[in-house]
Amino acid sequence: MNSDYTDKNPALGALYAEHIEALTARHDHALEQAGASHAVIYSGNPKIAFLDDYQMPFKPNPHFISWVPLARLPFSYIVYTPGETPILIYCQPHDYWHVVPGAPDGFWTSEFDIRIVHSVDDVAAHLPADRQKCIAIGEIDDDALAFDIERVNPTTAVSILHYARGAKTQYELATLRLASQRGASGHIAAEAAFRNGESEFEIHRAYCKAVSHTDQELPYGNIVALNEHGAVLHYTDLDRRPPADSRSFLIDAGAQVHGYASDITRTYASSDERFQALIDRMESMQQDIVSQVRAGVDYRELHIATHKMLAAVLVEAELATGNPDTLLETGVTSAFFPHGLGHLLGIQVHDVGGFMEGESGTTVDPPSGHPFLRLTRVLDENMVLTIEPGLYAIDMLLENLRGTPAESHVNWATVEWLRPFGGIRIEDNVRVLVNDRENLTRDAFAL
Ligand SMILES: [Mn+2]
Repeated sequence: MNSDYTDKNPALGALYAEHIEALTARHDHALEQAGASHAVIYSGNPKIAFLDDYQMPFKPNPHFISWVPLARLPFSYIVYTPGETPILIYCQPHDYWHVVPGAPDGFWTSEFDIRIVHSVDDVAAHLPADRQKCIAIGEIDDDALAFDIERVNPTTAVSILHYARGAKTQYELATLRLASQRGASGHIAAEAAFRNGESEFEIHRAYCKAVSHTDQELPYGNIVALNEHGAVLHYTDLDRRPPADSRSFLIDAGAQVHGYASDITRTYASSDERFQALIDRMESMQQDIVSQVRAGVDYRELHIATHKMLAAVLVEAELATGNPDTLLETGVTSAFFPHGLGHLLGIQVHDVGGFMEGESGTTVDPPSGHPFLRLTRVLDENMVLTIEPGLYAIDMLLENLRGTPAESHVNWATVEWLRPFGGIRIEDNVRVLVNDRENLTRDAFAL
């Protein structure tokens, strides 16, 4: 795979027609079930800050991104009619305040009947005449932008599309591999900045420079946490000054290519051998879980299996005592590991459809006592998901164990030892195969 992230990448271009074919089949089915003849997919528009004329960073409709790799094309529409070449209504406004989208160019252009418009007012002429036969998909907060289409995001069609997005096409897999490579290059630069004693802010800047993203282009806000900050699951404060002693470093940061994301976490120790040994133990546990990923596995069971493995790690590390079942039942493992094992990954970092039982939209609940698990599906070929077990010293959760049967199972002196290091999370992005898996993250670091 060549690591060209642009839409001139010939390797991606070769896979794109087949991707469009898969999307076409998916939309044919969704339209049929919804009793409609045309899907009109709106790219979205920037939101304006309250009492201001400032545009918030634009986040395109992921349904639009699944069709075209154009993350900066607001006020544009795709019109899909079964059996016809999809129309892309490409909005290139007359606007001297902002950079406007350039002329359509890239591997994707051959798949569309492109209609350039210079104003939203010109969109209507390119839409199907009978709006009653259309469904619209997108965030439409101004009725005028629906152009009299009454059925906006109908559940029947949207559920079918969301469920189908779980399994990725070859084009999407290639794009996700590139996003992983891009992310890995940032992680390597960030580790070097940590070893160099730099502040969270400087490490973050080193990461952004390596992946060539502005903050707004990152798929999610980087978590760059030194020492105790590693125990804050979504720490994004970025201290401007380095700590006196950089003991540990947890970084959860991704990158994107054509709107597809990677989501990678690594944890490092500077010199403490005991903490390094715990990181190593968590990594071998994480790799053990990854090795259980294959089609047909119920992800909920993988999450529970992780808790049992974590119980053994807690005992080995002298953070807890007792057998695994007891440590699960009393809530000890959940206090050290209070989030889900992972989630689907794709256009959205927490990709849609994680709870879906089928395309009808019925859902599967997470196991009782594990409300934060975001993926409850049985794994299927070409799904891409994260495996991200963690172990943290979170005072609030551990203190909740006081006065409960769990209290006597926690080795509080070892918790004191762990606290200055924050915590550990190791996260890989994994593609499901029939009886195997592809670890996009490990492959990317190996390059
Ligand atoms: Mn994640």
